[in-house]
Amino acid sequence: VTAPSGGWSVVVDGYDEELQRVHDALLSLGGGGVGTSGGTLLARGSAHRWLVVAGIYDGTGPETHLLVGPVLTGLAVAEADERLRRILDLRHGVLTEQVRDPDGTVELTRFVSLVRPGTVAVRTVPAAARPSPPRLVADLPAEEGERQGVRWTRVAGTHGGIVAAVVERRRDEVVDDVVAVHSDPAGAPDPDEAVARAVALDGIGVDALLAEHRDAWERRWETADVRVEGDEALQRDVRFALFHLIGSVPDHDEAAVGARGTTGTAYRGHVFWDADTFVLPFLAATHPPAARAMLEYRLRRLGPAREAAAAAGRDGARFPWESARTGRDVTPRTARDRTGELVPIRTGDEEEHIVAQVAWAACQYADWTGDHGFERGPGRVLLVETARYWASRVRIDHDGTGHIDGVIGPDEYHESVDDNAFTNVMARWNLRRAAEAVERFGGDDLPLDTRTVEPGEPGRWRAVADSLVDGYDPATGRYEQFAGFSDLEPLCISEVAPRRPIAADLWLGFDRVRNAQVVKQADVVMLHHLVPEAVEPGSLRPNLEHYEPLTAHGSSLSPAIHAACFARLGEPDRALDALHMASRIDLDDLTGTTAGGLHLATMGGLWQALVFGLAGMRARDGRLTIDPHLPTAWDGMEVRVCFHGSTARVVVARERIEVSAASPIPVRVGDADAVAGPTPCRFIRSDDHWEPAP
Ligand code: IFM
Repeated sequence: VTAPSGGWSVVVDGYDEELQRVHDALLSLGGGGVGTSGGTLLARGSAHRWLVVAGIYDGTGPETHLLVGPVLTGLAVAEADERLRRILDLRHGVLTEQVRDPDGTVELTRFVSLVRPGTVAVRTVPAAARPSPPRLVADLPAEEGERQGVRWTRVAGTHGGIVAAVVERRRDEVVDDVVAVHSDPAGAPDPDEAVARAVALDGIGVDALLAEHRDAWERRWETADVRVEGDEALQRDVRFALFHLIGSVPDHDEAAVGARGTTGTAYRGHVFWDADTFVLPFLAATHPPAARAMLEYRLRRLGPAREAAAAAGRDGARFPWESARTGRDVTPRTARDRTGELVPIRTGDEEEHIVAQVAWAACQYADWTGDHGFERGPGRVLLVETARYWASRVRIDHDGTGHIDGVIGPDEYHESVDDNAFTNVMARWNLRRAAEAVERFGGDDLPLDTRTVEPGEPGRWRAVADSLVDGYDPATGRYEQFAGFSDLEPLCISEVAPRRPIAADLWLGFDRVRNAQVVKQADVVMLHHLVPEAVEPGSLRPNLEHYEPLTAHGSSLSPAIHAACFARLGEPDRALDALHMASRIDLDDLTGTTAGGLHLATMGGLWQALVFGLAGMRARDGRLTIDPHLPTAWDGMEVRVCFHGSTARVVVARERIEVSAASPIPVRVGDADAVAGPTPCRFIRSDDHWEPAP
């Protein structure tokens, strides 16, 4: 994988049998909820191309998995290795494939429309390379048919179905194929709809479809780009990540964002906290309709979440650790370890912090957008129902202290632990934030069949929040990760393993890791990242210094969070190793799992490391706050966001910050306030603080 200068493209030359699936994931294209692999269109026996639609699943229970839909057949050009070049244009969302043939070059241009959901187009030049008539092929047994001279292919799973119809247009040396993809989460979709859309798309023509698609990508970058001055390689890697985040999340209806988005089928396309915690903030701050669609996915599954809480004898809503179609938990119950032995998976039962993550995501959306309708309505419901869950989940001891027993925190190496600091502090934050929402907007008129909040409830939530223990030790300034963590075998993973993502449980053995102070991923540190206002002032440093060397980064979610925290600590140079690690997780296949799709949470984490960490930007109390920490090697950064309905551009240099916005927005840097609008506001650094500049 190479990167021409400019930071806007990724190039893969040749065809590497071993890396083929990794490359196909890296080059995948997504838009409007449809994703398709970047696999070569050359006729190759071993090539596997696929198409998935966010939220369209097959199977039931833990076996629920993304349904793989039909794709256009390959070219009438056989194997070619060194003659093949694929170029992914990140700025415009277009994949170009060039094949040098003795008879000349064949060039294919394809895209998944960002404008018209369910539209895939392929242009082939010269026409002779494309077999006629066009065919759609599927992995699964498929039905095929023809209507109005348009061919369609449909795959139907136990519940969802995908149908694709293709119209081909040949003129001179150019062949254009437009594929309309139509899906139904509940049943077999009607081919007539796909056929009618394919005909309409053909009427528009690939030139016009491509032009509007390129414009749409340009517009998305206007509110999403992050420029890094002084690290060209990182610049390209960042855009690569943002490209896939943009492509993987639809912005209409509801968005089920699986762990790999629409870039692959690993984790069966299940929705984890990855979506709410890592992906959503990027969208809340750059393209709110997509973040709102992600929240809609949770809101439409409030019923099953309430049932899950009730089944466990609790109140409110208990969102599932792994979610798919129904909103009931689909976490696998067992898996085979390396020796082939069946081992239980407890995350579905115990990784309860997901409940607070959904509430946190709702607040991120509200904070970035200022969407009061959401805050008063469905956002308040999410806060109330999650707070009710925690209020009924916390065990109050005879001494009045509150405890949450038997959980798994983000560090999944330690199961069934009591009083995980992360879970307890997130629950506390959730309870207090819900109480604030009810105090502000009242407790009645709640939509979504939500029981009115009784007068005593917010007070009780606050009391439970106040009672919760959190393992904080004022003498050390540290949180104990869970009750008894510090009694485990001291084992500094950074001294015995290389500083790259390590599956310490496989490396050292499950039993050793379970009984040692080895942390899979940011846990106490994650708390400092997500709710800095809810941890003890000044506790970031002691906790980061203590836990970072114990962390194996056994989850790809981890490095970016460490980078963000080092930046916030005012040590941006120490953030760089973790930042680079996060940026290369997929491009270098650092975890060996990229073939199954790209790690969307890592990509969202990378954005957070840059924007929340290095640029120090947050949406807080109706203002955009900025507290930058630039690495020594960088000259500056530029961040584009959308804040309270206004697009904003933040330019950060070492001694100067400039903010401009389409419509006025309040900005705070340090203690200095200003309003940014079409006329930019500026701040300059003076000694150790920032001042508004004329
Ligand atoms: O959600 C993550 C989890 O934190 C670590 N294991 C993989 C999951 C999916 O990415």
